Parts: sequence; structure tokens; C-alpha cells
Amino acid sequence: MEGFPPVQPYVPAQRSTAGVTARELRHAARQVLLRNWTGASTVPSQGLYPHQWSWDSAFIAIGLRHVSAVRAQRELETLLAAQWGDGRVPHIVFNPSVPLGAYFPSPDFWRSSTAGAAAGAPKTVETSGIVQPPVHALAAWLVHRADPAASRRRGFLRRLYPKLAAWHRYLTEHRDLGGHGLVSVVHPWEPGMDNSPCWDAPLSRVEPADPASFRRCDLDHGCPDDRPTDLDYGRYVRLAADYRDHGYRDAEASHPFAVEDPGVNALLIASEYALADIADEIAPEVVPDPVAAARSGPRTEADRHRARARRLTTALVARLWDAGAGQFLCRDVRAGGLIRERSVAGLLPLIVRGLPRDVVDTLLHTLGGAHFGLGDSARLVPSYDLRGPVFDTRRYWRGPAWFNVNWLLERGLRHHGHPKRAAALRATMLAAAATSDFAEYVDPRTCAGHGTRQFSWTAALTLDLLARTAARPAGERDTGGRAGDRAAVRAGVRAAVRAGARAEVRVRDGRAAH
Ligand code: 9WN
Repeated sequence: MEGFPPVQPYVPAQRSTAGVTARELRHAARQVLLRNWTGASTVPSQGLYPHQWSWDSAFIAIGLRHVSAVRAQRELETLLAAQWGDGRVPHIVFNPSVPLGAYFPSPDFWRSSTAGAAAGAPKTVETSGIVQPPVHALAAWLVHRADPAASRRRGFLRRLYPKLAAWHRYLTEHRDLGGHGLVSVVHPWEPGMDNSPCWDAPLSRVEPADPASFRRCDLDHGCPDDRPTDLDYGRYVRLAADYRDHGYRDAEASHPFAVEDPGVNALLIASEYALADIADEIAPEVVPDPVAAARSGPRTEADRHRARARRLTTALVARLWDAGAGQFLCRDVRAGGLIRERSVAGLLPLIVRGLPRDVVDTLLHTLGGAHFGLGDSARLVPSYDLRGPVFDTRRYWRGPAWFNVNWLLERGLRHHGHPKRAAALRATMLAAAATSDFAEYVDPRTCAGHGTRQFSWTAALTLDLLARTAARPAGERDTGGRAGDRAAVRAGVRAAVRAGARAEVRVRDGRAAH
């Protein structure tokens, strides 16, 4: 946008002599996960999010595998135990021992066991009725690779595989609302990026619920300037209540908000490839398909997953790629047409293998260009266009950098053969995690922390990044750069703390360590 103010270089407000080593950071991250563990799963944070969240658990398991592979398996098993009969994996699994007033919308709002009965909601556990991005098969595969012996002994993949396959079937069969082979989200909470500017236009058509009909709990913990607005919340409540009142049946619900999101679909593709790896591992048996067999011989389950991943990739490029923008955009299925806002979700297809080369090159260019600024005006990749009309450094998904998103992009950079850019991103993430006390999200330019602290996926993904630099974890297929990575991470962590990015985590004085 014309007139956008030039980005100032970061000048630390206060110099600190505190230092933090990779070992100390690892210890502090482990303590966060141990504290946030409830006995069967991990809460994203103790105050703001006191239940189990779907995509959080996937990212948490990816880090938890470095603490305890069996605990990481349990994280995913607990989530999938709450799967619905139609295959959906709910975005929240409620802990019955947490008071109803601790989080809104609470179980008495969703009423899953009664309102969702026809869609196969479980009877013995209360959940929400919407979903979150399908990172779970990818997580299950990485968890398995951390300790294949323990995984085989517990039959981990064998038990999870049918559930994960049913989950993907739910998405592809019940949620192809646009009819062109991509999954649609039906609520802004589903893509996990709640108040992204991409939702502003489709959400503006939704009549907000009466503000007197609900009470937000998030503001008891979070700063109003960091969180979605009351108007957003009114619309979130309306959409969820309408879905509930249609029994959470996709064929019957009107779904006034229906969006094809590149992030959700890219994660589904990555997870389809992971399901193929899982199918190869547990049952390389041939499952005959008469049509395919007639053409090219019988295909395995793994082949079917790979074929589906390729079909989804083709649809992703055909429906959501915008060469002019240099990135993927969201599609408003109800109004028709692409939504002309640049969300970081539009870069997430970098995790997908088999994208056309020119698409990959353009995405890599966009990542470092004026809108996302990685390695230039931004230290971490923002959630939304730095030059966008509503960019905000602190308001939730309208600008701040999130660790799960940056972790995915780091993976994409490695996958596409950019180990140095990946190492630099990794070093900055580690430094930001250390200096922000594992913040939920940070200012993408300064890395100043925002949102809740001791946030589980920030700690978990910190552990994963640290493990990658210490010794390549099983299941990772990195190429090159390991010794250099290690040095870069150490240097990055030390430099950030030395530079005085205000060590909000006082690892040395032990505040984060018990
Ligand atoms: C609503 C738990 C979740 C994350 C989401 C994040 C936020 C919830 C909220 O917290 O959403 O699901 O109450 O704001 O946007 O990505 O999974 O950490």
C-alpha cells in the first residue's frame, strides 16, 4: 500500500546480560510441557485455554516426542478417542473437571453429546462440533519415527490409522462445499486463524448473536487489544449456534460462511502423504481396486493416499493459486471468487511436495518480499500482510507471528532446498521463544511477546527445533546444513538475549524452570 510507514530496525529497549544456552532453553520448554500436561493430554495454556485443542495437540505431540514418545502417542490417542462417528475430529475436547465458566463457548453451548448425536458425537465426552486443520497424521508419523519400537509395541499406528483415514474422509466427503475437490471451513475457528482479515468479508454477511446472550471468558486472561473484537465474537457465536441447531450435519446446515483455505488444504495434503507412509509401515498389503487393477494393476492403501494427495494438490493450484499476488489466496465459496487479502495461510503450501516449480519459486520470493519480509523487515513471518490495510502487530491473527506457522515454513524451506534460510528462521524462533517466555504469538518485527505465556505449542516446537539442531530426529529427511545449523542456533539464541530482547523468560533465575 502507498504511504505505508518504513519499517524501523529493531532497537532493544533494555540491554540484558542474561544468557541462555540451548540446554537451558530445552529445560525450560520441557517444564512448560510437563506443567501443562493433565494426565492424558496437554492444555494449550493453563488459564486461557484449559481444555484439549485439536491442532494444538498435533503440534504439541511433535515436541513431546522428544520428552516421551509414549506420552506424545497418548496426546494423539486422547484426542482421537473423542472422534465422532462421521469421522470429524472436534476442535476442542472438554475436560469435565474444569468449571463451565472457565472457557467460552463451554460444553453447555455446544451440547455435542445430544445435538451431535445424529452425526455420531461421542456420548461419554463433551466436545465442540467444529474442526481444526488436519495436522494429525503428520504428527502421528513423526511421533512414531521418534521411537518406532515403542510405537510398534503399543500398536500405535495400527490403532490410529483407521481413525486418521476416517478423519480425512470426513473432510473430503462432507466438506467439499465448493464441489471442486477442496475442503471448506465453515467457521473462522476451523482454520485455526480465528480473526484473519480473510474472514472479514464472508463474516460481514453473518448476523451477530445478541451480545447479552453470551459472556466471553478470554478477556479475563487476555488484553482486549490482542484479541478478536466483540463484533467478531457475536458472529462466531451465531455461526456455531446455527450449525449446532442443524445437528452439526453438513448436508443440512446452510453454512453461510464457507471458505476454501490454502493452509487447511495444504496441511491435509501433507497429512495424506504421512498417511501413505503410515499405511506402508503397518500394512503394505495390496488392496485390490477393480477399476485401477484393470488399468495398472492393484494399488495399495498407500498408493491411494498418494493419489488423493496429488488430486488435492492439483485442485489447490487450480482453485487458489494467484500468480499476480505471488501466493495462494482463500476462496469465498458463497460469494464466489478469491478473497484479496494476503494471509500467511497462502504460503503454507510450501510444505506440500510436488508443487509446480514456478509456484514454489514464487512463494519463496513472496516470503522474503515486501508483504511478509522474512529476513528483511520482519524477523519472523507475520500472520498477515505487513502492508495490508488492517495489519496490526499485536491483534491475534491480523499480523503477529505464530510459532506453529513459522515451524511449518521452516520445514518448507528445508524441503525446497534452502537450509541456510531455514537455519536463520530456526535461530530467530528459538531466540523469540526464549525471550518471550514461550509466548503464544509475537510482534513479527521485534519478537516482543503477546498473548498468553508458557504456551504449549511454542514450547513443543522449540524442543523440536532444538532436537533438529542437536541430532536429526528420526523421520526427518533434511539435507545438509547440520553443523552450520547448530552453530547458527546457538549464536542466534545468545545474540538475541545479549542484545537485550528483554529476557521475559528468566531461565537463569529459575522462574520458568519449576
Ligand atoms: C478458539 C488454542 C486455540 C488455537 C487457535 C487460536 C485460539 C481459540 C480461542 O486458541 O483459538 O479455538 O479461544 O481464541 O486461534 O489456533 O488452536 O490454542
